[in-house]
Amino acid sequence: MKTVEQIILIVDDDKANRKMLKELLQEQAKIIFAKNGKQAKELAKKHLPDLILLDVVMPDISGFEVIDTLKNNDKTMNISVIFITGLANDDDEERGFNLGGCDYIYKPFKPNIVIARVMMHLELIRQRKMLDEIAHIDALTGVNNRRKMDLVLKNEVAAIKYKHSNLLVAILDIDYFKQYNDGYGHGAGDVALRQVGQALREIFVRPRDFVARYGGEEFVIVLPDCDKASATIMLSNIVQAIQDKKIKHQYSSVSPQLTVSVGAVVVQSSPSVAVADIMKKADDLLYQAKNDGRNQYCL
Ligand code: GH3
Ligand code: MG
Ligand code: MG
Ligand code: MG
Repeated sequence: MKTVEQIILIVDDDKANRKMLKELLQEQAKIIFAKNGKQAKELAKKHLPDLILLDVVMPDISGFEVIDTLKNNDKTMNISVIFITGLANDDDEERGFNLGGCDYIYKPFKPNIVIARVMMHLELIRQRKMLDEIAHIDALTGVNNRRKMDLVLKNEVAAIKYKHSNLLVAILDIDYFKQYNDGYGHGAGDVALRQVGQALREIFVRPRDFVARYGGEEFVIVLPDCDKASATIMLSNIVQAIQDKKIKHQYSSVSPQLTVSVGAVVVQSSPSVAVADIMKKADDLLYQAKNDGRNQYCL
């Protein structure tokens, strides 16, 4: 797996400390700086660094207050924080860990120990990210899995509750896939599922467009900021794109190629929208698309 450059935010009111820490760590990661607590909060939110080296005693906001703010914000709560401070006593050290710090280093620090501890934490962070990615990817098709879908739907639906915006949620189901497996074998069925996943990944490339495998031969698509007119275009593109893959399906009753049916809802902004209702509606419309002859969408 390709290693991505990690980012460390160094927070210290003392310029000489910032400079020394940068010199020690610039080989391990990209370094950014904050010289007070206020700036630390802003830069943490803006850059989402992997790790923060956080001074405690600063003229404006203390490092303890900074970490408290970061741990209480969904966006920044998972950033690892190492305190690096002159408060060299057990009570402050315990407080640092209780507030969510992952390490506590006394000043004056020993350069080789700082490097060793930071490298160990960077490795742990790298591993955690990798596990997090694996936990959210469907192993067969490479698209997102059901677990990730639940998270994304929850967030996207929450986001449109009080904002004037639309959201397209679609459930896509392969037509006569049981016959495909029966005719060509389960292995070929797996290959076809992968091809459908790949086709969907190629269509949806905007950063917030989302594709997941929902269950066996069903996929879910979530497109933020999508009104009814764009939805119509998108949905006919999907149905067409799968047909254009020309995956032979001689056992299908609708087409000599593999096709899909789609049920979709454009969700309007409203305080009462709920994920379960949206999925139920999309599923009913999928059922209708099947009944109307398959190889089509129903909106
Ligand atoms: P319809 O057009 O009404 O959707 O018919 P269908 O045959 O696609 O629907 P049904 O729900 O009866 O069959 C779904 C099939 O999908 C059955 C199952 O064997 C197959 N399937 C589910 N998951 C996998 C998988 O991971 N690999 C393979 N090869 N097949 C799968
Ligand atoms: Mg200080
Ligand atoms: Mg199905
Ligand atoms: Mg099916």
